[in-house]
Amino acid sequence: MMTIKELNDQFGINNNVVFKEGNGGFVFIHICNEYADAELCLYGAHLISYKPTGQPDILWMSKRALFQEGKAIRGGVPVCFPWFGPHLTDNTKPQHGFARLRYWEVESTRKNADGSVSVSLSLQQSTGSLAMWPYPFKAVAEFIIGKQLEIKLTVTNTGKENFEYSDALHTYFNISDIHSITIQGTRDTSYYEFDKDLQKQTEELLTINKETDRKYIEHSSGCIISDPGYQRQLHCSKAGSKVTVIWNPWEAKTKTMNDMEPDGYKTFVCIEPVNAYRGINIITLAPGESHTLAACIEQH
Ligand code: TA6
Repeated sequence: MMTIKELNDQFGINNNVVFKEGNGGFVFIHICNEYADAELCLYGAHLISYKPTGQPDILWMSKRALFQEGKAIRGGVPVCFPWFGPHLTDNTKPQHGFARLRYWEVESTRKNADGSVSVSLSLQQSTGSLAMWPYPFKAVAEFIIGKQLEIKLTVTNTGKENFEYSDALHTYFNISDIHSITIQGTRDTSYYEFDKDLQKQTEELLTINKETDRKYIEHSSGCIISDPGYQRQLHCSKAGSKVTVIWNPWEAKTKTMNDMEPDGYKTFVCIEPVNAYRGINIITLAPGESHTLAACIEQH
């Protein structure tokens, strides 16, 4: 692994991209420019914060988040790969795959003509990953920090046989109060929730007043979170994803989670561009093929 000095020498950009040691001894990248400040952790390629200048953070982080090797970080944008949710056949394998539990490498950093900054991190197979999922791959997560936040997760099959995978950008949005926000964009879409049969949302606006864990299938468009308390709308668009998950654990479930404060559920909602739920919409890549899952978040 490169030292902080080596990372700054090779990938640092004056005033825009700075590597430093942070929580748990993990390496963090502080990215800043005229539009926003962001914190990205190499462990998990985990975006911790994206704060438009003078505004509350767009991303929510648990005050009790664990920064420990082998544990997932609660909040921000966990990268789920090569499966989303529990493993389909083996529940001894980690929920949401292993990508969020690995140290990623820095691929490149760049200041773009419009003043935004791009940082790309990469992950490839290792002895540990092959023991869980026997395929060579390269995953590149690109973060573009600008007037809007863009994240692109590109997976390439670098092996000699086809593989199937699913992935997600499990985004925790920072909101003023779960009781007052509305989410637009999932009307007339079918979803699974808990062990129930497929249901369809008929309301134009989704409000959340109980534990919610909806897996909307065949949903390729975006959502808008309207947050009267923060006087903003977050427009979340996506590409390369046919499943959208909307999750809030509510009060009782939150109490069972040791890495979330008891009232944490009040100030976030997860809206997640996902590929595949229970094998539906799973991605297959032939050798040499790639697929990109992309998300863009704009504040209005
Ligand atoms: O995306 C929603 C979900 O799959 C929920 O079912 C819930 O368990 C959540 O993710 C959090 O998962 P985690 O493994 O990070 O605790």
